[in-house]
Parts: sequence; C-alpha cells; structure tokens
Amino acid sequence: MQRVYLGLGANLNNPIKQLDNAVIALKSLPSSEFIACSHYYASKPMGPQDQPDYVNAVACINTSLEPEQLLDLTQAIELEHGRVRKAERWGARTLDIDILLFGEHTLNTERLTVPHYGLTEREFVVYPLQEIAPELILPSGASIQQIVNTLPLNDLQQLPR
Ligand code: PH2
Ligand code: MG
Ligand code: MG
Repeated sequence: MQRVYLGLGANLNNPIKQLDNAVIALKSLPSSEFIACSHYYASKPMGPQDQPDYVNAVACINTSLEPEQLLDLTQAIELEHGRVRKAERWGARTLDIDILLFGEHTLNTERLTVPHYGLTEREFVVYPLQEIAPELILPSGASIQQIVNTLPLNDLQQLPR
C-alpha cells in the first residue's frame, strides 16, 4: 500500500464542479482508499496568461495499484470529464490530475516523472499539499514546511467549502 498525493486542476466548464467530479471518481478507484482532499484554491494561470484562472486542490489516497495503473485510471477520469489533449503547453483544460508523489518513490519512466517535476515551484500545489500533509517530507529530504517558507502565495486564494 502506498500513500499517493494527486494534484487536481481545472479552468474550463465550471472548474469547481470539475474538481467535485474528480473527487467522486477518485473515491471509487479500485484497490484504493480515499484519504482526504484539501480546500479548493483559486490560482492565477501559470504559463499563457490569456486563459481563465484555475481552481486547484490536492487529494490523498492509499493505493495498492502500480504507478502506471494509477496513471491509466487518472487519465481515463480526465477523458471522461471532457479533457481534450492539445498541443499547447500549459494551456486551458477541463480537468488535470497529476501524480505528485507516490509513497517515497522516485520514478522516471517514459510516461511518469515522480515526484512531479513542477511540485516545489507551484504555489497551487505546495500550499494545498501542506494543508493536508503538514509533516510531509519529500523524497529529496526537504520538508513541505521548508518549501512553503520559500514560496510566495502569488495570489493563491483558499475558497470556502
Ligand atoms: N496547470 C497547467 C498550466 N497552468 N496554472 C495554474 N494556476 N494551475 C494549474 O493547475 C495549471 C496552470 C497545466 O497543467
Ligand atoms: Mg497533467
Ligand atoms: Mg498539471
């Protein structure tokens, strides 16, 4: 059984509803137990600025799935919720589910880089992660608290539940 943290993001088609649906779908993943989801956070777009603001959150599950099995299932959830893969890097999307951390593992396969490469630089990942896992230590040895201390909020806003 591994503890896995997932980054959730959306900025099209009622982003809050997209995240609600993602949480419902994560609760029915096979061989997995849903542990928690952070508050939702409104965030300014990273990347192209001519796109709507995002809503982001971090969810936690325990799973006995293999990393690539989990990736298949989270990609299926993205597609079920209307995600269209586009060429534009960092462009708008209805639902994005990123595997941030997979237990203590460091993975570098064709399909998966874990920890997620942008994790420590993105306020919309780091703050919600700290909310649900304040004692977390990353595989690099850095604590989530240390990372929060070096990362400005950059307009991130916790939304009421
Ligand atoms: N995701 C992107 C591109 N830019 N900006 C914010 N604020 N939140 C995101 O989740 C996000 C982004 C592509 O994955
Ligand atoms: Mg993604
Ligand atoms: Mg992403």
